[in-house]
Amino acid sequence: MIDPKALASRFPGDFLFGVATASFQIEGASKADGRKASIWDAFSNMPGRVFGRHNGDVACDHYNRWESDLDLIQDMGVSAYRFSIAWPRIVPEGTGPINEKGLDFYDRLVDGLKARGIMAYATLYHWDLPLSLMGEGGWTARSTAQAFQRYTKVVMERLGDRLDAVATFNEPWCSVWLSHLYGIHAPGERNMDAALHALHYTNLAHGLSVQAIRDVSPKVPVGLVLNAHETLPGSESDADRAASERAHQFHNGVFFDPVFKGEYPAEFLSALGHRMPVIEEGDLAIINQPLDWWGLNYYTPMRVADDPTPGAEFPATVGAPPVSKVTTDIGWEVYAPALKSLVERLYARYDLPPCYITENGACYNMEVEGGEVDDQPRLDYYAEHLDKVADLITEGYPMQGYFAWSLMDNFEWAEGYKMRFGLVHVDYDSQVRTIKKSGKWYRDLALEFPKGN
Ligand code: NCW
Repeated sequence: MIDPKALASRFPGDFLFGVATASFQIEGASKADGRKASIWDAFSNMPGRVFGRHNGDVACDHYNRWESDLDLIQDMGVSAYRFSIAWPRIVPEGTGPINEKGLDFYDRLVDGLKARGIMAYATLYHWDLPLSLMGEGGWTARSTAQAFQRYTKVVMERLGDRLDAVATFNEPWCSVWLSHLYGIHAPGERNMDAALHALHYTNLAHGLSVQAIRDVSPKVPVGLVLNAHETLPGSESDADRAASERAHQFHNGVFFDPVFKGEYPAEFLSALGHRMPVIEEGDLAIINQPLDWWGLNYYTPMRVADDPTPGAEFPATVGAPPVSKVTTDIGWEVYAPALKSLVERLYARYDLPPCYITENGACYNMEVEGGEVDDQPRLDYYAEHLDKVADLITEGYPMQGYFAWSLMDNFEWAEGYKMRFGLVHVDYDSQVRTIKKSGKWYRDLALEFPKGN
């Protein structure tokens, strides 16, 4: 087993170790204090969408247990907590009335973090879109981007004086492609035209949100969290190499290029640009604003081969087989070298600000036995991937921090409560939390670093 103290010695003293969660996945209390439905409440109610038709009504009951959960975070020894804010608690219908009780909840949470010497890293959008906005078309409508700007302003006016950092979006790849093209996440669309609209309006919403944050809270460092994919070619053939470049454009470039270069990728644009909504004058300048940091969520590589089917739609790729035989319980290939090569590749392509690993972790579904959870494979996953982050630091990449996904087991979207990513086990009947073996190991690592900075 990798000794946490030895691993800690490879990170600078001001490196930040944290844990991450998201509102819909942990809060529950779906109707409390004026919250209205999100698209995930509706989606999880529909047959055939979420494993076991699980929903977010109770989840980890964090809305009611936030104080003891903050104590748990403190016990984990980390310096920072990354959480998301539920738009349907703050502006329950997306536009219109503001819900003070929703703001009060995050007020208490942030004060509770400060009282415990833990930094507050907030994400404004981790997929719980107010359901009412579907009446306008959800993310396929330009008006949703404007509504997001106003929601941002409301949040920052209340919390901006105490946040240590803010991210606009978590993994827009999921809320665009997985939600509108692949149909796996809410709202479950399978339509390229819808997805291309969601793409541009999500990017625009990011830019409008950055403007609002800069206006209201100029001192808060602003970032964007992307689950960039390391699109590795399945073979050395020219066709697979070209496919991996197209996959890069489609899965990464459509977010990185507008945000960091002010344009959409060329091949993507010539294949699909005519199906995008009108890109109004000034949109790309709004999207392409300087950021203080960016977040990488990394779990697994994407292996890509050319799809030779005549007329295959861009990016015209298919999955290539994994190289590593090791997969987690959700079926994702474990391959730590791709974390490092991905960061290297992205810094070579783009002029990027400093980076946090905002999510990394593994799904293993071990249960409590004799009061303990022996999840050695998760511990190994963390050790291997942190080793790569340490290598990146040694090579001079501006890596500032690392957030484990996740603090505790939670609602794993389309997989319901079946899939467990936590450092802490949650018994959903009793709501008892049990720190897993990996959680104790992560605590020993985090405790090597000073708190309250
Ligand atoms: S679903 C997903 N995740 C997990 C989730 O719990 C978290 O909220 C997300 O930020 C863990 O980290 C992220 N990521 C998307 C995975 C894509 C699944 C691919 C489906 C096949 C097309």
